[in-house]
Amino acid sequence: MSAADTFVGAPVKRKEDRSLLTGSGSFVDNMTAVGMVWMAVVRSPYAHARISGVDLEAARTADGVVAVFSGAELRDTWAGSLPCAWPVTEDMKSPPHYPLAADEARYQGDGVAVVLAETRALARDAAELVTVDYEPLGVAIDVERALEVGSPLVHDDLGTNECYVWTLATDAFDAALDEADVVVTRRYRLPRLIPNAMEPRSVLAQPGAAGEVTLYSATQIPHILRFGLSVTTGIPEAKLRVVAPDVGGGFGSKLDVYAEEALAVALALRLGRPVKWTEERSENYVATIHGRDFVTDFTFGATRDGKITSVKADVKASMGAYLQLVTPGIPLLGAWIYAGPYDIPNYSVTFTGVFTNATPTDAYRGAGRPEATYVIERTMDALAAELGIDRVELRRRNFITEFPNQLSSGLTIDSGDYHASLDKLLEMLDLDALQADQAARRERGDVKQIGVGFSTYNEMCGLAPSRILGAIRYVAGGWESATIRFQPLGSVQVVTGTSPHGQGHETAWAQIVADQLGVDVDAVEVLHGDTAVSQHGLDTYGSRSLPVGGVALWHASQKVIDKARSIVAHQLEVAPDDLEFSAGTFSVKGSPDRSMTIQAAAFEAFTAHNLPDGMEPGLEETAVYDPPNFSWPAGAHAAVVEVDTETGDTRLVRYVAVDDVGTVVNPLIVDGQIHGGITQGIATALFEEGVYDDHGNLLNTTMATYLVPSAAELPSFETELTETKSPTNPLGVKGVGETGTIAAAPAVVNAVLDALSHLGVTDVQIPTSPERVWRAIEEARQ
Ligand code: MCN
Repeated sequence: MSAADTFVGAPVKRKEDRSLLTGSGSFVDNMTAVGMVWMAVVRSPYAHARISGVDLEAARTADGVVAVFSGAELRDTWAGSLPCAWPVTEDMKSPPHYPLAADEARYQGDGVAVVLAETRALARDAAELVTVDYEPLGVAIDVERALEVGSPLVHDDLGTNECYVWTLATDAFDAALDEADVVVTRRYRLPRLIPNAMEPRSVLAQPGAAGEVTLYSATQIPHILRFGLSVTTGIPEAKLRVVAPDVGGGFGSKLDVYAEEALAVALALRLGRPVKWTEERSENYVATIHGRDFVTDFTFGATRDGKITSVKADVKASMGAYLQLVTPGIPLLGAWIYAGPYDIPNYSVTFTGVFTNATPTDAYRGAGRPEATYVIERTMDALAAELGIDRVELRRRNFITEFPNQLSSGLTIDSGDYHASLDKLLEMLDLDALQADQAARRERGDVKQIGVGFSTYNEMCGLAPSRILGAIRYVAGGWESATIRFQPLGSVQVVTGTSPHGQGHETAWAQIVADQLGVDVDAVEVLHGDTAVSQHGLDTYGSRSLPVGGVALWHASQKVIDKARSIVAHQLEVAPDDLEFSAGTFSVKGSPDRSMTIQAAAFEAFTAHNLPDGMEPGLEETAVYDPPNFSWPAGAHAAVVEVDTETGDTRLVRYVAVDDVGTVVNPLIVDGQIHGGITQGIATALFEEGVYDDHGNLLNTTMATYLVPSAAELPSFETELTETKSPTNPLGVKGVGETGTIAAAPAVVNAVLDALSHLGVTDVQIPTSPERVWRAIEEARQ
């Protein structure tokens, strides 16, 4: 590769993979420190219990134990609660949430005591010697029953399990719905999902001599974590450094300020020794946030000829036992897209946040948008059946076709071409052949039936703009920062406020900067994930890094070019406007032999021997970018399944996806993101569900019972892109990190129902396990 190449759009191999694939990555669990102690957390086995006594003596005297604390003993350590940054309504109930419970445990896995010992094994052994007297209390686990009068209360003093009610509706919504020719209402339950990042959470807190602490954490949010920990521990931000080294995935679950992070920081300072904790896999199932757990009543009102006129969603969303960083805001991340890619003038959404005695929920890939897309796309098929209109045709009749488009929900879609993605999908799918196969199997009465399901979706990602986030009561902004600095000999250092944990920013950011500055992609080094290295940033989640952080890089590049232009103009004694800049070289318009490279300008900036009067030395610029709109990717997906009608066994045979994410920076990365996202959506449809019993025991806490699919369960996906540039940013990009997860689940379930429609099956609870499919067939047959 050379500086003359164009890198944006090229399948540049990921720079980060060499070290990851050769085992030289640096994850927190690889780290060690002199004098380090290991932490183990004693967790409640009860979903709800009063703590009437904690006996720490046996643990304190056990081998290798350095210290043991109960929640009550540490209560005075905390300057504040673990933060919740999204009080979605003024009267939202936000109970205190300290790193350890002192008097009541409110979910299975709630931490009640902590042990520090010389080795990990000794810490775990000693944790088992802690005796806690629990008085079991009533448990609220089901999101609907928790709202009933007389339900056990998760937080007694609140007098209710209702955390908040949030609404958004167009004027005279009920009257508009009354006028619909046809009304279709369905109820959907999205199960609890348990994030399974390849790397479990891990922390190492290293105290300094003057009250400062460095926390290495497997986190997505080093910057936000620093101020969150400052709130909880009272340690000033200036004395807290947070480093996210290589991070092995997060999918939203590492977007939090966790109890173990606060404990490690506070106890490292207290003991004057580094403190380390790495989550066990089973611990991950109870101690890391969960996703989804929504019950939604969803309604479409439509005319007989298939124009949808009204959409209504009434959502009950489980918060779990406490509010983590953005728990209450998760439903809101879907609040504006319950009409999907369809033009629907009347709009009504109500969210009720509900406390339950379960692990707190929070962001899990898609956060709020898979929940919306699932109910929209399932109900599109139900409405098509009700109206006797082909399901693809019904979608087409309702697509938004004019852009920018002001939605009835209030936001504006930047750009899109929904017919184009669907056209391409149908070309790839060969629906006629599939339908002929389906008809032949039905005719023959085959045991194995096939079905085809569709999902056409759009979503809003790229979190920002700050003003809108403020208007919906999120306490932080949505901007992102970038610094670009030329080194004296011409290589380029980029410091980004984003914090990649698998998304390949080191490569993609280098591609953007290399193109703008006209340097080779290998000449660009990208630094991230360390609050001591980077300016303020807002980290990685909500598929924001490219449409916000990547665009910040573009702006910083223009500032660097502007400064270099002034230096070159001064050296060549021409006006800056007389220079043109191309492929890394400034040349005088009309006299191309009078030229200077940007690297030469950088060296001049470094020596500062001959700069324009008043110019600061150095070629380094920072930009902070706050976009004017969200980013609106969209697409059309289809699944083909084969269902054994005697056993309920369901196999995914094909998965075809056409996505539109605007300009593609790196097609290899985009394809990887789409594959990963689709896999997680398919898992929702077919495999994954965290199951609690009525006593609040989580029944599946290993991968033997919580079914994370591997490549063996999945066909090779067929993926293509259409490209509608975003007009709101100079790169024309939209986010991609969550699209697959948002789109996939309804496509698969619609396919299962299509396979069984001739038997009269109209619904199967997800995940559509063989047993559930078999029961649905049996019930339909009776
Ligand atoms: N990209 C591109 N062209 C586009 C869009 C994106 O080349 N038009 C590239 C970007 O340059 C970046 C990657 O795709 O390298 C993802 O970009 P973006 O959509 O901006 O998403 P983020 O980088 O902000 O990543 C967050 C997103 C989310 S919200 C979840 S959850 C998720 C995901 O990314 N978690 C992941 N992808 C993941 N991938 C891995 N490996 N691990 C996770 O935990």
